[in-house]
Amino acid sequence: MELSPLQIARYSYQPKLPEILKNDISKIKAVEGEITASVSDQEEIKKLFPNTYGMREVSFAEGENHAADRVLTVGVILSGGQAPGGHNVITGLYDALKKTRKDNILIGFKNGPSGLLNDDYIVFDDEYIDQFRNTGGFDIIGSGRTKLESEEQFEVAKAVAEKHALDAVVIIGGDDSNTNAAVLAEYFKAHGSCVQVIGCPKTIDGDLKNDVIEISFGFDTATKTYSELIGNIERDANSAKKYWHFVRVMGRSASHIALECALQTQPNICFISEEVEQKKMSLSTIADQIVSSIVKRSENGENFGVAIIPEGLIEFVPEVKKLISELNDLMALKQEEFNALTEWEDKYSFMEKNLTKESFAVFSILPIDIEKQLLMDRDPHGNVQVSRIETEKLLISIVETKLKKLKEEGKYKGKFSALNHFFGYEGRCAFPSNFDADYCYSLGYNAFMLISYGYTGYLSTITNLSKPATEWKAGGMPITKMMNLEQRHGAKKPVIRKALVELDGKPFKYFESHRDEWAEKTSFKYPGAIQYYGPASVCDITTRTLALEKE
Ligand code: FBP
Repeated sequence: MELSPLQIARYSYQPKLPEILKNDISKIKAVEGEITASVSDQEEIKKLFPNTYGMREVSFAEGENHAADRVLTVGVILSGGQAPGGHNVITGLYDALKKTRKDNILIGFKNGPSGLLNDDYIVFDDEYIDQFRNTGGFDIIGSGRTKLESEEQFEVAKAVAEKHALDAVVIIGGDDSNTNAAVLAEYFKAHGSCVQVIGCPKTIDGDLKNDVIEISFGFDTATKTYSELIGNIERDANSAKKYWHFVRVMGRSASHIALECALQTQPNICFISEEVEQKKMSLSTIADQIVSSIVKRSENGENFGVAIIPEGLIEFVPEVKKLISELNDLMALKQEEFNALTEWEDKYSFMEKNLTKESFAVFSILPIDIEKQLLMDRDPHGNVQVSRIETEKLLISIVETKLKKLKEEGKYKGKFSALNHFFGYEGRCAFPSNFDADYCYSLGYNAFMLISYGYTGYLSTITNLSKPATEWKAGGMPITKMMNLEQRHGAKKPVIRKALVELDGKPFKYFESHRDEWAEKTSFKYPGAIQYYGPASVCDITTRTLALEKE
């Protein structure tokens, strides 16, 4: 395979570690802190996790290492959507294992959790691992979305772990995968197995966070990639002065990505789904906001602009949310009956017959493409795949209709020509920024520390991330601390609580206080491409979200 100059250069980048992890491993001790409790539903969660509930937070400090000296065999899994930096979690874990003992072994289970169930794996060595240092993607072992949740799957996982004499499994994933990591850790303990389970917080969506997880990895690089592209589009719009660009950005449900991109690029419009839900905004009200900006800007002679639409927006519009939830239930109940229908007319009548009157009324006014997208296959969790719904096109068509009416009434004299974009997959496998390369390597290295000290059911944590890496702190948090009970498939299940955009948080407040000005006046900001080499003030800066949160 021929390598690009950047890939060759990145091979020799040495990721930065927190000061504490730079010590000889024999000089790092684990310090236990407070006993933890889940964020809510404490009694129920305690009952569900009798062996792993209420464990203490852990931090690492300088001191005599008191972990037992043993040879370790560790398995690692990449789970869910790609996020820049995943390879470095694995290289960090590998380096820490090999630095401690040459005979420690790291096994990679292929293509997500199914690799563990199918016993499909590779054993890492220097030559193989070196090809993936500081690179984007999850192709080192592949990823997948198989859910580890049934008793049967746990039995198989236990047998495979025993076959390899695994001491630990590291699961690199988002909220669902780490929920499963906690359940697996509890299962192993309850069934007399010593296999430990450690999670690492991954997802470009940025919705796996709390007071200890300041950011999930991948968010930094993905938002910088999208912001570069949006900035370039803004400059094009400002040069040609003839298009309105509607840019949908990924982020399954939370709008952290859209908000971060807006903070970096200052577009004319950006919606935050959490606000749309709180204010119960309809599709028509959302379109009115866009129309208002278009009309005002055209009065200033500016018939161009940029609007950012979060991928999950459609699910937060109350009337559509109700429709989607009915559709999810309907598809779960009558999938076979629906799949047997081949003609669109029959599928449409099926909806008319099975949806409530109100939801069918919403369904029937949507453009046919969107109707079809709403009926596509569900993901393994039974949810509609929002990345495949073209909300930006839907909004363009509603806005066009409204502008036409205004024109007829003589209230709008401008020109409206719209282009649509979707940025998602473009950012998930980018070369990790220095921040993600350093953060991920530290997460993997630190996962080893938690394993060596015998912890299980913990998430690897690196904190103080708005400061230079030398000031970062390393530790671990019991996953059960992040849990609450939520309704899933008709039953209450323990899950990690998703972190949505906080409407009273500093990042949103900053956006809120500037958006009216941005809607009318061209205030674009051009972040440019991620820089890997040069001054730290350009290369190592963190996201605006994290900087504002830590102000
Ligand atoms: P994770 O939550 O697994 O990290 O994935 C996030 C995400 O990138 C979402 O932003 C997007 O909606 C979804 O994955 C797309 O999924 P897929 O890769 O299966 O198309």
